[in-house]
Amino acid sequence: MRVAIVVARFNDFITERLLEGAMAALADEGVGADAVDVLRVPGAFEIPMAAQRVAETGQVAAVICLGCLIRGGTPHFEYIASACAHGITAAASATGVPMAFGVLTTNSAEEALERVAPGPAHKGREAAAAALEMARLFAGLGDGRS
Ligand code: DLZ
Repeated sequence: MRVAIVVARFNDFITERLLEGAMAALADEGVGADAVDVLRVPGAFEIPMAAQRVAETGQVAAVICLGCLIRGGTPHFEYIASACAHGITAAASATGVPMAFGVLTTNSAEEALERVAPGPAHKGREAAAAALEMARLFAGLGDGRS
């Protein structure tokens, strides 16, 4: 099974840790690095279009979307968070490829760091586990689509 990870570079002190956790969770489930396509994009706003493009290749059973939005003093946070969440939902609907939402939306860097602390609640790990569960669920439907 191949999977893709789309990871935003913005706030990379968090997103690279999300990526590490996702890769570790996939490896635990028998999906090695050679079966993972990692696509880096500038920020969370760009995640949905990359997720849709890689899903459209037909080569991946799931897409794990990783990003980190930290609330600032402007409405940017709300606009980008909303566009990202809705865009990923639309991309999954358009392609039929399951996409996990591993995009943090926090009030501070400290809150974001808590969510990438080692352990089972690591949000990169959680996103990878959700994506794999959905990919396996769909593969089991036997409808020839995955
Ligand atoms: C512009 C912006 C801002 C203010 N904040 C974040 C953020 O917290 N997290 C993130 O992933 N990206 C942010 N960006 C960048 C946008 O996602 C996008 O990359 C740019 O607006 C260019 O389209």
